[in-house]
Amino acid sequence: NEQTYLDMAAKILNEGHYKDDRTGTGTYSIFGTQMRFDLQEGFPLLTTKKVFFKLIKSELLWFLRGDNNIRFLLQNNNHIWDEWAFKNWIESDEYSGPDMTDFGLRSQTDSQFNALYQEQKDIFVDKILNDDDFMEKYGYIGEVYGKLWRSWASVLPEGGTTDQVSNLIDQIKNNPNSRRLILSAWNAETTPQAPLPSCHVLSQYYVSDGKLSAQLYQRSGDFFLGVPFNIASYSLLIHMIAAQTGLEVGDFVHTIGDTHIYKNHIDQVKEQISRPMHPLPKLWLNPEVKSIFDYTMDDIKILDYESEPAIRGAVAV
Ligand code: THF
Repeated sequence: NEQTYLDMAAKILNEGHYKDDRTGTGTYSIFGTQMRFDLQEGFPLLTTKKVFFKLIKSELLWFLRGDNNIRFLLQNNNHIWDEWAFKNWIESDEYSGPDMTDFGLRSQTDSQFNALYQEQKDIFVDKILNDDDFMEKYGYIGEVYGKLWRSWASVLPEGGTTDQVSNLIDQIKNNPNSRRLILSAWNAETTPQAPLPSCHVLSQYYVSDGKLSAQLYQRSGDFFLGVPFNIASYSLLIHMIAAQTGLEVGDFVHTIGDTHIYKNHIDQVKEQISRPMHPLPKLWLNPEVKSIFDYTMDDIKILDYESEPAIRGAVAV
């Protein structure tokens, strides 16, 4: 199971094309890859490096709330979306601190700038947490995931919204053979304007032999940092939907468009590939929870997780 990920990592290193990218970091990239994880074999949280499951949980609960404001993440000590809201703030007329142009790249190459950046980001995070007006103005990350999953805005003059997650669960229960079990996170009108347009664009669900499977189409995958999170996140979502629809778990099929390893992650990936694997952990969901929207952090646990130590890598912004 995990071998699938390690093999793909090796393939990208061996066959990837060098490609410049939006962030200025540079990547090795392959277009069009697919991995399959049988969730009956264990929960695919990688063991060749420590993956912080708490961050994956709070991010998925945030999506399921229909939330696209980072305050909830910050309240859960999750900082994986900070940069994207921070970008709104520093590009606004109200920002009057030191120049933060290109903060993503400069924070990695210039340690003096990095100190300034960390200071500004701490101020920003504190204001999002404690100042409601500020949070309403600068905490949103646009028309992506949560917003589109739970309240897709109608184009009809009457207005209103569509709750895709509720509809999906309803269809899985009542029409499991459907070939239209789709969750879309790409609104052609609004998503391209988000600070980071959705990476996991669309997922499709499939029921056979009492098992629920899903396939994700991800337009862009940061193979070292993001992809281990994405695999665990969708696997968790499959488990949650299966629990709420009386199904067992099947496969997670992960299809990625631009599948890339950032140049500054190559040593880390080589280190990871050389490490031993441990048995995959198990997932526990509180069986008392009766709606997909009622799970809390304590209702979701990863059991018997044994892993090699974490490997640090800089996030490209
Ligand atoms: N930006 C980039 N460059 N890659 C991504 O995968 C990515 N995401 C989301 C938004 N922007 C992105 C956020 N997902 C980490 C993990 C997932 C992220 C962002 C960052 C990360 O840094 N993980 C560290 C631990 C971080 C911590 O402890 O706070 C790790 O070691 O796993 C695509 O979803």
